[in-house]
Amino acid sequence: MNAKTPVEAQLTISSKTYSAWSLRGWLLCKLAGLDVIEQQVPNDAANRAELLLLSPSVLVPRLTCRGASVWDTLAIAEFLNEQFPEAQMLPADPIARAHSRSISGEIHSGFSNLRSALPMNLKVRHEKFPVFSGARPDIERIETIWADCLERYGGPFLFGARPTVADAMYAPVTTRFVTYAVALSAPCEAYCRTIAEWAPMREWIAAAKAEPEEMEELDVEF
Ligand SMILES: N[C@@H](CCC(=O)N[C@@H](CS)C(=O)NCC(=O)O)C(=O)O
Repeated sequence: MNAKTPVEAQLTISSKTYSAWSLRGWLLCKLAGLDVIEQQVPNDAANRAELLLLSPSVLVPRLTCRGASVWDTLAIAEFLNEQFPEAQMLPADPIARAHSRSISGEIHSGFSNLRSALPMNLKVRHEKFPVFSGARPDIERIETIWADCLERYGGPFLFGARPTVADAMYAPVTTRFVTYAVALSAPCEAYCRTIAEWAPMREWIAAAKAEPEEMEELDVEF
């Protein structure tokens, strides 16, 4: 296939307002330069059977592209990086690349207190939200990760001048800090602004705000 031939790809996602994992998968596709057809499924019990037919894990995001069906954001990141090497989704330097994979793995498998205490919600802003003390160590660890990257690679993105996989993985965290007005160090606040101004993020947030559905109670990330 010629490099210029448009690639047909489909991404299954759920709510743009609440689904942090959907956002990560979608940003990864943008980083790859892939113009996906979005398939949005409501994430409620009534629709689980439909979702199961699409995604064996019954979770989103799930990508179909070049004959592959890929689910789980880190698998999607690695698949896209292999398929579209020209997109340079990971840092070129092997040491920085290992660092990027480590912090992407850390957000993928950890920070459960942060997830449950501060669920992603792109439609609201809480100026005086009481942050559960159990989430504090997660917030501090994330600040340390970001500050280290911004200092080592010079910002404004985690691995330098261009966004990479790690930025897609941490993007939903930046929105949580904005939503719940979490006080951060100046470099970390600047990083949250960088992500908020990143064109694909603006596109996603605008689409989220236009979504009709509202969930009154949301106490876990879904
Ligand atoms: N580790 C998975 C997590 C995916 C995940 O938890 N997805 C949530 C949406 S944000 C989901 O599909 N939940 C469906 C459900 O709970 O019914 C990944 O990296 O993709």
